[in-house]
Amino acid sequence: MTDVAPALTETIERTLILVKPDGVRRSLSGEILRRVEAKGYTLVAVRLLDATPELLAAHYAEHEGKPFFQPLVDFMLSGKILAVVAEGQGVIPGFRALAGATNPTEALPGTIRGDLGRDWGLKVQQNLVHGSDSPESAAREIALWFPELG
Ligand code: IDP
Ligand code: MG
Repeated sequence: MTDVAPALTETIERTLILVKPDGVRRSLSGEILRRVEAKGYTLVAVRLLDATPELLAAHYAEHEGKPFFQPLVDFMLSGKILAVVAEGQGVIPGFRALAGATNPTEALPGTIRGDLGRDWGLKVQQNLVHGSDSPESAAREIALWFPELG
C-alpha cells in the first residue's frame, strides 16, 4: 500500500483568523471575510465573542513580558472579536500574505492591513486581524478558540 497516492485531503490545512476589536468596531468584518472567501478559502467556523484575560494570556503567551503585551490584551478585551477557522491548501501562509505586515504603515497596499489599517499612535498596533503563523500555532489556537473542533 506504500505506493498509493495520498488522499487529496491530506494537504488541506486550517488556520485561526481573528478579526480584532478594531475591525469589528469599524464594520470591516464582512470586507475581511470577503477577502478570505474571494481568495478561495473555505470558512469552517465563525463566532462573534468577547475574549477573556485567560484566553488572551494563552493565545498570546509568546508575547508575555514584551512592552506591548498588556496594551495588546487590553485592546483585545475592548470589544467583540470575530473568530474564524478557515481551510484550504496553504491557508496558514496564505492568510498571513493576505493580512500583510504587522505594522500597518509597512503593510503593502493590497493587503488587509495595508488597505484598511493605519498607525493610530497607540502603545499597540491595531492591525485588524490575527492569523496563525505555523501548523503548530494553528492547532493550538483553534483548540483555544473552538474547543469543540479539537
Ligand atoms: P502578528 O499579528 O503579525 O503575528 P505578532 O508579532 O505575533 O504579530 O504580535 C501580535 C500583535 O501584537 C500584533 O498583531 C500587533 O497588534 C501587536 N504588536 C506586535 N509587535 C508590536 C510592536 O512592536 N508595537 C506595537 N504593537 C505590536
Ligand atoms: Mg503572531
